[in-house]
Amino acid sequence: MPAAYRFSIGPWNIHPGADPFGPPVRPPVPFDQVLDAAVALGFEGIQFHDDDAVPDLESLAPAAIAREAEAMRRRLADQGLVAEFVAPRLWEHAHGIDGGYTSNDPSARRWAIERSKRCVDVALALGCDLIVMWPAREGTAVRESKNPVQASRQVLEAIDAILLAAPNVRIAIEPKPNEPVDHAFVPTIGHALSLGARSVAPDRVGVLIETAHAILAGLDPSDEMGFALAAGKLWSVHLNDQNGLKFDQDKVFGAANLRGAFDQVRVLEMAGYGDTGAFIGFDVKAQRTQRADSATAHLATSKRVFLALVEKVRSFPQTIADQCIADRDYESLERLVLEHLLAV
Ligand code: XUL
Ligand code: MN
Repeated sequence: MPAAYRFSIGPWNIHPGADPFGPPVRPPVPFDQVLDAAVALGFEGIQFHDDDAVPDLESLAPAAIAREAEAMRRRLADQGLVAEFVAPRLWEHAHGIDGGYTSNDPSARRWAIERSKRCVDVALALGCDLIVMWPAREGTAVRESKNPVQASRQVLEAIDAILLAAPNVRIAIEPKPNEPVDHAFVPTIGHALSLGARSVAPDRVGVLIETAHAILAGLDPSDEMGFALAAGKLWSVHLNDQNGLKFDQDKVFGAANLRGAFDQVRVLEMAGYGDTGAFIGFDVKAQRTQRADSATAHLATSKRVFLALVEKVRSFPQTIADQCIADRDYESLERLVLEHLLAV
């Protein structure tokens, strides 16, 4: 049987439309409505930032955090949903202004590790074992402001501290080369996997690959996926699209480069990603012009495109492709792919 896929969504993917240049244009969507939309759209997993699941968690004692997260777990279960991962939101807090793990302020570094441990508490109470680490501000705008040797070690120290404190969790690093920083210390999958390999528990460190982040690093997302899949380390994906080297656009999957999207689905299919039980997440954002009554269309379209591309991958004339490869006739292979995608 061909693999079936499970889909996930983060509450930030249903968004009132604020951008760095303008205020919200749609009313905020209450969390219950996010869950309703997830169910209606056929999404099974919910991705969380720690304070999406337990608002204001910095002001709560660990026992209260666990209680609230358990209540959230029941709320999810009532709707047939599960938590896919929890990510410590270090980048919005005042202590994280200069990065968390790599801040030049030692008290901020201690805070970042403690906050990450609270994030683990939230995850475990939600019944999930996956922590996503997007090292948002772990980098610089002024290169001379941090010591890159020290910074790399500090990121590893933070990973180790979390792994040692929480023997039952896995960490998926979500690299991104820039934004909000100019240059990030963990820009690619290679960097993330190298950190994992040097950690105290290499088996418990993998990656989440976001299409747009790979493109921003000048890399091919499907090759980044292939690299992680070869190591058994692709534990989640944020499929979306990105129109060149701009701000992180979080466009609908396939919207900028349909062939690139096909190649990502192809590599996921070839490696049996669906059989691993890992989710297909879409880190996509509604356009700011979109009306509130249809501000989940970007999620529906991304899922539709993904499933249509699964069919395209499965119906690809592989025997003809194999002959082109054997003949070293890559022009014919190029045409075969294009005609298959064009359905002509
Ligand atoms: C940022 C990004 C985040 C992470 C989760 O670019 O992709 O939404 O996916 O914190
Ligand atoms: Mn993402």
